[in-house]
Amino acid sequence: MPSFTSKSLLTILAGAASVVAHGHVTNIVINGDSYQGYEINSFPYMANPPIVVGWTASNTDNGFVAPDAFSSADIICHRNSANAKGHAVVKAGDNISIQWDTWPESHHGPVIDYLANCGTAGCETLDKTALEFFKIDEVGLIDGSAAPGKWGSDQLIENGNSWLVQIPSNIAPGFYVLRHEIIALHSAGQANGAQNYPQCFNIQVTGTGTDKPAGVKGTALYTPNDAGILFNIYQSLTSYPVPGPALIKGAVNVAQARSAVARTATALTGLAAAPAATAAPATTTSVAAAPAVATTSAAVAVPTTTLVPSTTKAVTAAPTTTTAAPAATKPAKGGCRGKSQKRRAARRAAAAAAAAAAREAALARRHARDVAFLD
Ligand SMILES: [Cu+2]
Repeated sequence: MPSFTSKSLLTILAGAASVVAHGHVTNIVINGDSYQGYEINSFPYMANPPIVVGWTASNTDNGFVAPDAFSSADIICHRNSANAKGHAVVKAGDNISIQWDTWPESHHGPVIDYLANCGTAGCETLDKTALEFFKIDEVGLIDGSAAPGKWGSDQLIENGNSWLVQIPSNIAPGFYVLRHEIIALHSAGQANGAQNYPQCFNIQVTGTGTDKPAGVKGTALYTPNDAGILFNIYQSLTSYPVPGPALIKGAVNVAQARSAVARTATALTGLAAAPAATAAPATTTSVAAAPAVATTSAAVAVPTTTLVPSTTKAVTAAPTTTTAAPAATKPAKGGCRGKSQKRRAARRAAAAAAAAAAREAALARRHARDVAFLD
């Protein structure tokens, strides 16, 4: 059972209002096997979070990395990221379906995928600043005839908030970090207005490929003034320069489709060889799939009160304070010492919780306005 301290629980409750608008990756699906990602709504509050294929990061607000942080380590695999301790196995040439929990329609922009080779020691312990990423997939502007255009992000939403990427068949076997990213451009017409949402996963690529493409450090992928970073989408557009290095030879942009989840898979650890089971026939792309798996394990860990519907973010922020308060008003067990002192402490705690919730609600309202305005 996960253990929640009252402080972290409060943080969850207060944060719930601001978490709804953006998204994060809940799981990835490879040939029917669903591997859980790093669940920002629960793992940060668990003493021993499960070993998963998704990198740990502190974007518990579902937030982004801004261009002024492009030269910081945060751009590599999101804020304060740390290596995933597990990995998934995939054959070169096979597809990986990357499932987001949600994505706001107003946040138009490209979807980009990179790989970085981890070397023979695997991806679980290496220094992330040493990773060199090469690009295997990019979809930017799809149709610019009517502003703000149709983008990779819109295709992702149409595809059930999921993205299908192919691991190029020419890639040499080995351990890699898959860096998947949406760049939201709704405010990118102004300096420092783009929003990068990178998500990283450890994979072990099998197969007979031999290519070891050169890459660039995460901190060298973009600059704030790149043509595709400082970019106004509110005009009719004929082209968009997707930022970052060029696609490698052998990169394939597969048609977007959903992947059916056949099994819940457990992340592999260490340098263990790929089990035979992962060589299962490629029955991935079926449209009927529901992204059910990731929500099951994550949802049980999180108190149901935190699952605030996205349409009611500002309004529902207030009630959470009342949920938080009972802890303070619980009948005191140890004798009668200082009843009024306890009442004062309870009032202070309730006031602090209310203030925190009010701050969060204000933030959520501001963002809701931003989203509504831009839709
Ligand atoms: Cu936003």
